[in-house]
Amino acid sequence: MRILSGIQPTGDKHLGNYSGGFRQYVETQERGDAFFCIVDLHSITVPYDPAALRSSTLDLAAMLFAVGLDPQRSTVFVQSHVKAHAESAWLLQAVASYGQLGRMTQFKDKGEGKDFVSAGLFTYPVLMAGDILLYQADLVPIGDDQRQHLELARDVAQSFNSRFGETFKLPEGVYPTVGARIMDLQEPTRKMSTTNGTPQGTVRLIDEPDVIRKKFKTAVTDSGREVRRGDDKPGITNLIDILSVATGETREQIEARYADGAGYGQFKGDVGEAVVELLTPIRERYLLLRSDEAELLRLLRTGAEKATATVEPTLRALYDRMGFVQP
Ligand code: AQP
Repeated sequence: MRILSGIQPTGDKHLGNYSGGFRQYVETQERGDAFFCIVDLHSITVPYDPAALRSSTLDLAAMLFAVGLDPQRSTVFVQSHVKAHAESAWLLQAVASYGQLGRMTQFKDKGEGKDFVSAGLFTYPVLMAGDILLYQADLVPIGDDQRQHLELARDVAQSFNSRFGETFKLPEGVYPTVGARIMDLQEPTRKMSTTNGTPQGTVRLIDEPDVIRKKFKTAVTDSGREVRRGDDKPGITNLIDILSVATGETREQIEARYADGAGYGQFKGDVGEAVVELLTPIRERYLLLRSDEAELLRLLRTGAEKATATVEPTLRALYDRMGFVQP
């Protein structure tokens, strides 16, 4: 069983990334041959600072190991270290249409109202399709916001297979049953995000405990007093999901626990405390790992060597079937 997922080294990673991404990576690494890619090539599709990209790439590597990826078990690597990713992105553009890419909601969300919209922001789902397809991945653990991009990767695989012959496996997405889309604490109708969310409504994995407590204390709630889920209660629904992710309790157990009318204040305090408990050991491990850059680079180099060897046969097949003369 082959598992693959990617994450951008843009901004500080947050509770949504943990919920939809990291904790699933840690679970799935037990189920097979797992590859986790720091997708730095994706990060240049929006305006960015080169120095910040360099340091956030290492920040993210440290964070991936801090949340529990085991370098003995999982292959963790940087996308730009494995040249096949950029190559396959170009090749697969032959079978991805302009119309398909124009339907991607993330392109609309990230591009809308911006002075500069890079061509890369438009074509980046094809890069992502290559990221996945090159590895012949069976499973792709992701959050809900990546569903449309994974569908595109499957469509690209199907188009390629029918035009050039059976080459790619069709990957399946793995989404958490709870916490596939964690929402902003201040604006619970939009997803938590460091690039598009509110700073006070985004819980960063490296936030100090008191900062986390304050963010939950000031989280927006809904009308009424009952701690229960519902379309009329986006704030409380989100907080119930977060508490479930942090403690492993089911949402029903949480609702039952607060059915005696404890009120929002007590509930928000408890969610904050549970998140502090979840993130404190991760933050401590992160700080330790981040302080040894040489070791991080060594682990990433080893990961890139394994990834390069793994994708080589598929990359060759791609060139060959598309009619390129082999050197
Ligand atoms: N709010 C979220 N809830 C659940 N899962 C989420 N993911 C992202 N946001 C949420 C999942 O995290 C993984 C990595 O995603 P990414 O590389 O897109 O990370 P990011 O760019 O740091 O995400 P942001 O902060 O939300 O930035 P934007 O808005 O720029 O994309 C993926 O599996 C994703 O589903």
